[in-house]
Amino acid sequence: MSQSVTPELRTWMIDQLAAGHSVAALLASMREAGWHADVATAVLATIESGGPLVEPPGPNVSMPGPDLSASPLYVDAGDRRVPVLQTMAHPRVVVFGDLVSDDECEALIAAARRRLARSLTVETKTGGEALNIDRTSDGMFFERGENEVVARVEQRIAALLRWPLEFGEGLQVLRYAPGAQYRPHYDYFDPGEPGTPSILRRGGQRVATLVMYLQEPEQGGATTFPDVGLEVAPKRGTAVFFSYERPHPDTRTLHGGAPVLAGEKWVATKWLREGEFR
Ligand code: PD2
Ligand code: ZN
Repeated sequence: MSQSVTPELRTWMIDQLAAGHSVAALLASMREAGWHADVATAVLATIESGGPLVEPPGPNVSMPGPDLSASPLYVDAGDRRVPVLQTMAHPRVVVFGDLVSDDECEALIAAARRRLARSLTVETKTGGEALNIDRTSDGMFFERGENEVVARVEQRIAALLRWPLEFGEGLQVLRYAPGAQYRPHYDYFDPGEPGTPSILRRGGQRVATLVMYLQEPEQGGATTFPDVGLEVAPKRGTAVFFSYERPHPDTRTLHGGAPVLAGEKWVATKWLREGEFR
């Protein structure tokens, strides 16, 4: 028999504890009622940690992503038919061709260039931002809908990935000079870090990433997924999408930007949150 931590079971345990029953007595009566000891202990752990009242999102909870149920070669993204070049189930990865036009790539680069600064990453230790030696690119953030091209690309992404525009963070643009890289990391916020709760107040967890290549380097600069040996070539106009239904390494979404060996690589990243990002 498979047993899981249901909200009902958790509520029952909270009520019993509130009524003054001891933890030992509760565990004993659960075991008598046929519950496995490890399930009982897991429920207690969620109560003690003040964890969520509902189960974490499982496969039935909706996630961003294109509709690939009929194995299409193209996906309708509103103003564009977007080629599907490659997919992987675990980690969930989809590579799209021709998502961003050359003119749009140029316009995004031109608008971002004057605002570049050495990239900061969100610091889960404090909830602030910090210089990160794991990331040697320069970067900036657009506001959502900040200009016409940004707004157009964001609309397209919302249609392609079937996720509300308001759940997306502002577009981030990164420039990698020769030698620059982004060492392997996860894009979700580590639940174990003290700064994470304050970050999550703004739209909840990140659940997916779309990296769009705006300018290809001459050599190097692939986006890598070391757990599965996947490398996505940074071809202009192409994009790699990946999603993570929970903030855990078992999503196999460890990924990095390999060092640029020659030329300059530019990308725009859209991170999607589980709720509205304000
Ligand atoms: O530029 C990349 O290939 C890359 C790699 C890993 C970008 C990101 N992560 C990111 O923006 O999160
Ligand atoms: Zn990343």
